[in-house]
Amino acid sequence: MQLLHPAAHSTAHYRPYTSASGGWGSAHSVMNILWREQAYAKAPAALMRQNKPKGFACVSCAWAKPGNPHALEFCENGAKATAWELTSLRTGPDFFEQHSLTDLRTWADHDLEQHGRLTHPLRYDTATDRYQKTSWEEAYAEIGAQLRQLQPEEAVFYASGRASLEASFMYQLLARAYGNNNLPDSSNMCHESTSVGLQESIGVPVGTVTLADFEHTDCIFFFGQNVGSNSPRMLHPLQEARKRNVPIITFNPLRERGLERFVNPQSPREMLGPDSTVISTQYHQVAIGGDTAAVMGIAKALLDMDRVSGGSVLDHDFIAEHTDGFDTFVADVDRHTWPELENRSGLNRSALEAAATVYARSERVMIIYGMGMTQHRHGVENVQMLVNLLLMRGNIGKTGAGICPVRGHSNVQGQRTVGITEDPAKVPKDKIEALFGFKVPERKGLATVDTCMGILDGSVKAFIGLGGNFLRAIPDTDRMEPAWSRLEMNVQVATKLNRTHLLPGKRAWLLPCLGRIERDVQDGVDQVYTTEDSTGCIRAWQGRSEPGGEQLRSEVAIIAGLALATLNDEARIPWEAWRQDYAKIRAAISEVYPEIFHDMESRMWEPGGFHRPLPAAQRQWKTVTGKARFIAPRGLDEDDDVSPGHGARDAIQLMTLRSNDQFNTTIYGYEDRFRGVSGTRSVVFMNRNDIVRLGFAPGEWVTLRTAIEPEVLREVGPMQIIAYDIPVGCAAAYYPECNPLVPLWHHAERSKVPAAKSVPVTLHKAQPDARARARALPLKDQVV
Ligand SMILES: Nc1nc2c(c(=O)[nH]1)N[C@H]1C(S)=C(S)[C@@H](COP(=O)(O)OP(=O)(O)OC[C@H]3O[C@@H](n4cnc5c(=O)[nH]c(N)nc54)[C@H](O)[C@@H]3O)O[C@H]1N2
Ligand SMILES: Nc1nc2c(c(=O)[nH]1)N[C@H]1C(S)=C(S)[C@@H](COP(=O)(O)OP(=O)(O)OC[C@H]3O[C@@H](n4cnc5c(=O)[nH]c(N)nc54)[C@H](O)[C@@H]3O)O[C@H]1N2
Ligand SMILES: [Mo]
Repeated sequence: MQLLHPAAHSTAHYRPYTSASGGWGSAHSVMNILWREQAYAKAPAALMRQNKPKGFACVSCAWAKPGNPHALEFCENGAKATAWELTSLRTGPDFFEQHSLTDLRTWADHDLEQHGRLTHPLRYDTATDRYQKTSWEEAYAEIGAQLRQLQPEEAVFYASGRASLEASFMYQLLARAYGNNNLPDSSNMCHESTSVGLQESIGVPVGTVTLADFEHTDCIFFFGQNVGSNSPRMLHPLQEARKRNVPIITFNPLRERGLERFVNPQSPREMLGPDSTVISTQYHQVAIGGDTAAVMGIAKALLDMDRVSGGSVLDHDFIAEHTDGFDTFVADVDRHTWPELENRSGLNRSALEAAATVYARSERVMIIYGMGMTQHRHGVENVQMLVNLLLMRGNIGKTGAGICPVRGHSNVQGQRTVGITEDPAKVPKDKIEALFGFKVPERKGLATVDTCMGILDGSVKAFIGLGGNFLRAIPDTDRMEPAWSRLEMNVQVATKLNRTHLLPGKRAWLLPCLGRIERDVQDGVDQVYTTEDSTGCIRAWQGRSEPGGEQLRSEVAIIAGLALATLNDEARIPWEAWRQDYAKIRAAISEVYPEIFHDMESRMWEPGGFHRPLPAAQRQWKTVTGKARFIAPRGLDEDDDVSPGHGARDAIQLMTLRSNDQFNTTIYGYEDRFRGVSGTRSVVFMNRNDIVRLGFAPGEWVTLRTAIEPEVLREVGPMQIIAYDIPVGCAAAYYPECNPLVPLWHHAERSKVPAAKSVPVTLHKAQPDARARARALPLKDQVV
């Protein structure tokens, strides 16, 4: 795939970043985006309400929002997300009169969304290749008529993870009453490895750590998560922990700035003074995919210490009372030699022993992790290996300890809690059937990768998207786009235009919705909504900014409209009453899930919200054996496709990741400040030794080709090489530009999360076109 370069030009440069994260750079970046989005009218007032009681939940990440917030409870990237939504810019029907979809398909992702908020319901017109204005009632009626003509299995209902608990609950009922469990969602590309791994190991699909645990922990391990860009508000509890001298031990192939040093932009003293807080006390640049071996090394060192000390290092009482599988796990650890573990992890024995020593000395250890663990072929085993380490010293089910996956979208965890899943066994079928009078379909539905397979083989004919940018988020872009164009129907509920909207298939509708920051008034009454964060905390919020257009409808209203136009009367679901009063949806949620949501209407206003029950945090293990389970990994090669020594000397392992200036496929701009890259995203970060070994030079233009399944050409470029501090054999480049390189089948076993963090690629010399050259990094930036 040819990279689409943005229309707006600014000169590109690369200058290694030496300051702390946060600080003035962060303040400056917030001002910039408010200005660019012309959002200074509404955004500053909105920012004061962000993540506050009776305010709105930030539309960026899912990190917990404290019950007693700071004066300004938002980060640089949260502020960007707010400005992006409250922008004064508009993409109305006149815009589509001027631009055909063929024309818009040449636009870069940034330029499409930057053009502003969608304002009117639109229908695709094949004759003119344009979106044209339609009315809501017409759109609902036509979509309903189309859906009624299809077999239920032929449609899928995708959810991106921003919609409220109320909208998500309605959405899964819509799919099930329509007749399928085809509910793929973004967590299928994200933390599904967590849901599968933790459920099996400790009997809950979510993390056990809450914000309060940060105040009591005495050691934090951090694996494969870029906190400074992707959950910056977490830097506050981390900084506070550091001030208590809590060690933080990080495993990441890249030296991410937010994991190194932080200046709190909300503290005048820190902003004006010379000091920053050192975040990581040990920083281990593990090889991509080397974490299982690294954790195995730590476990090996712990076992050695335990044996030498006569059993005083591990928590043998906890292991005996609460776990099973320990002996098998120990045998597995013993089987692996140090040279093997060093080779696979890219770390030496002394480094792993140093980590083990701190772990052994600490009473309350938590492990935080992100996509660096889940998006691998063995992503589920990665997660389970972290649990094994915690269980060795009873670090689950006690204050200050536990497992902490950092979720992505702000309500992605919550949407799963209220039924967005392809597996009907995971929803309270009997309750739904008794309450709503329809039969929940028994057949397992399609998750994200299955949906893609269905689009490829033509069995999926209609796609309904509740948010998201599916075509950009999924792997194998060059195979998926042509297949997607054959869809009978593409319906997207969205705030902004993106590439998924530009491949309409035979029929397409684009339905513009309110964002969460905006007032949602139904029949004259202001509505509130609820979300669940990464720590299992559920709370109420309210948007107060004026809506971005008169025609915008809430997601709840749109789902109700679609449902009424699509379903017959068999199901007794009060769509219209729910639309009028969201409290009635919450009442239904409480009835279907009473253990979690009882008395929701009052508890949702508690400061910081209420916690869902987490049996594992009470040391009740809802696993098949009734114990917490040590589960030995099947091997150390985290990726069978990328095993070294398979004759691919020229292949390096590529991770695809986020810059500091994007939210997933939403590209705010071209400033990856902490990595020092400005004005371009067409770059690949490589180790200098690899660059030389493979016969290239820093600054050179290359295309990347996937080195597995060579009979299929998967290629992205041209992009420029940056010599970077990354382990030998590893490379990094941006998502979503590199998604064409990820084969659809190259996903985590069992969870099917695309292995976006380990794609073997080879490099090939390339010629930049004029547009690429205009954004070239000057070679002098990389003088050795
Ligand atoms: N501003 C902003 N916030 C976001 C998002 C955003 O795009 N922008 N996205 C949201 C979403 S949906 C999600 S899921 C999260 C994503 O947040 P992250 O989990 O931080 O995801 P990535 O940016 O993809 O980066 C993953 C990190 O893993 C490291 N890594 C890669 N491979 C490996 C490996 O093999 N081992 C180890 N130990 N580390 C590895 C990379 O160097 C990088 O630091 O953030 C959420 N928050
Ligand atoms: N190669 C590679 N691929 C990846 C990843 C990776 O690290 N590498 N990460 C994966 C991960 S973790 C995730 S979560 C997915 C993300 O996948 P998605 O959730 O599908 O993608 P987003 O980019 O978050 O979706 C952005 C669009 O959502 C719409 N939107 C924004 N706000 C709202 C709203 O309030 N309501 C509605 N209805 N629409 C709204 C806008 O139109 C915007 O264009 O991508 C995955 N893909
Ligand atoms: Mo995600």
